[in-house]
Amino acid sequence: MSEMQTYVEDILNLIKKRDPDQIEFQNTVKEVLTSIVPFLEKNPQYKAQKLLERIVEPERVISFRVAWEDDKGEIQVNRGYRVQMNSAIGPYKGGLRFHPSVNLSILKFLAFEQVFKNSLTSLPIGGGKGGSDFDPKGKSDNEVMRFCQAFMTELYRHIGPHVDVPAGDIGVGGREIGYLFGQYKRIRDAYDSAVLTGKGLTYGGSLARTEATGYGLLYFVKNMLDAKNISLKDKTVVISGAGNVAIYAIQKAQEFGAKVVTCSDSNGYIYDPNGIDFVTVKRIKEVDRGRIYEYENVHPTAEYHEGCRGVWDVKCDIALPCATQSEIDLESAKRLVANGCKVVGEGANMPSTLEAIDYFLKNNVLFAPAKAANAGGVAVSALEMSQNSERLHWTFEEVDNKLKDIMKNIYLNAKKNAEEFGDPDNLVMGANIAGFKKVAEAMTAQGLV
Ligand code: NDP
Ligand code: 2IT
Repeated sequence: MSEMQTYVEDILNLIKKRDPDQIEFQNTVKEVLTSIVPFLEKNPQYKAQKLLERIVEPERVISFRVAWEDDKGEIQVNRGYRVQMNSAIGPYKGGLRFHPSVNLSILKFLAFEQVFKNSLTSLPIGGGKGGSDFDPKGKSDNEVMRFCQAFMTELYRHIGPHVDVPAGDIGVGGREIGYLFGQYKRIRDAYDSAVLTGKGLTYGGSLARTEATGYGLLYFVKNMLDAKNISLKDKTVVISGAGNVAIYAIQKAQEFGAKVVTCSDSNGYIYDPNGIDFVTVKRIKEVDRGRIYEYENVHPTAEYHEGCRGVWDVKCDIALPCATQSEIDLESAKRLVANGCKVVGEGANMPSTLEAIDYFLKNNVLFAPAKAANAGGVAVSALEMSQNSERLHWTFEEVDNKLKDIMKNIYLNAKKNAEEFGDPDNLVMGANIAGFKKVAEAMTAQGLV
């Protein structure tokens, strides 16, 4: 083992010893650090500066009680968190997730990813993540509002346009951001537009933010395929999820001429041999907040299958996981490759396990890693902050064109670093090195923090 490999192993052991239960966090740190060894070898100063020891430790972790009243008048108590991971290149920036599975390990993994993702966007944003184990499913609008107000009543003291700027993630969309913003404004008695992003268009939101992650994913994949002279036209695409990221990935993939045959939620998946109808999915999930099996009622030729994992058994050229972490394990990766899948683009955060990523790379699958491929959402969040500071509102086309440029530059930067460090198609390594480099330089320039 080289000196830098040993250094990385030591760090992985350190975080395991400190927080043995934080498996998701350990996995994401492993993915990033093991792939940047060639960069560390050329930059030994970072070992001397104990940069890895510093970068794996959040600058601040906030955990708080959220007590709220449900519609029956009963008191409910949830846990709220904000992980402020790294502010070297800008205020902490990253989404809030409301899902029963939320815990510190998941939020630290998401915050760690966010640091390098935000660095890749080239915009001045640090990395953070937050959320709660609150489950929005089955709750009334009023219950969601009361929960959001209770959550912000604590969170407000830790955030601000120059401090920490949350946005949406799983279970947090336009409705929740509206209630959170209202409560922040009420408490602070000031109209700090840029304290949250993903706002509605009537009160400081940016056009194209809703579409940005899904569109950005397809822009990234298109750049990756263009470089290999492969067209998206007539390719069969399997997409998981049916939320914000999945919906707009479906729309943009179809605009590029691909045939999307699946989408899913946590109960099961839809296979539509005629191509998924974007309008129906959008209505069921975005407007009615329903379940994906309802799709069959509108399109009787489609099949609904119980269980979401089966989606990876469907034969495809391209797979775009857009639901959640660890949804593609080694078994699913093997089935995808055996069925002829040649391209994987990650819309969700860490949807492929480490073993699955390894398998894809070894089997020459063109692999677009999450922190590069799904950076379009946070990039447009940063553009929303710019518009809020300028007190201006850009057109959809302006924002979309900037998004296209940003995704292209992220691809080129990841590719350049993959080439420079000797593994030209390994965008996992390329993106990690490109993202890490800027954060490391900014931390060094600012002295010991
Ligand atoms: P949404 O809440 O809008 O949608 C999530 C979708 O994934 C739903 O279809 C949901 O099904 C499904 N899902 C959630 N949890 C699970 C689970 N444990 N097992 C199976 N399916 C599940 O979230 P987003 O679309 O915003 O987020 C999807 C992914 O994209 C996440 O990994 C998120 O971190 C990532 N991401 C989001 C960005 C954004 O801007 N929103 C930006 C970059 C990445 P169900 O309705 O049954 O829960
Ligand atoms: O994972 C992500 O990049 C997001 N959920 C978006 C974060 C943001 O601040 O827009």
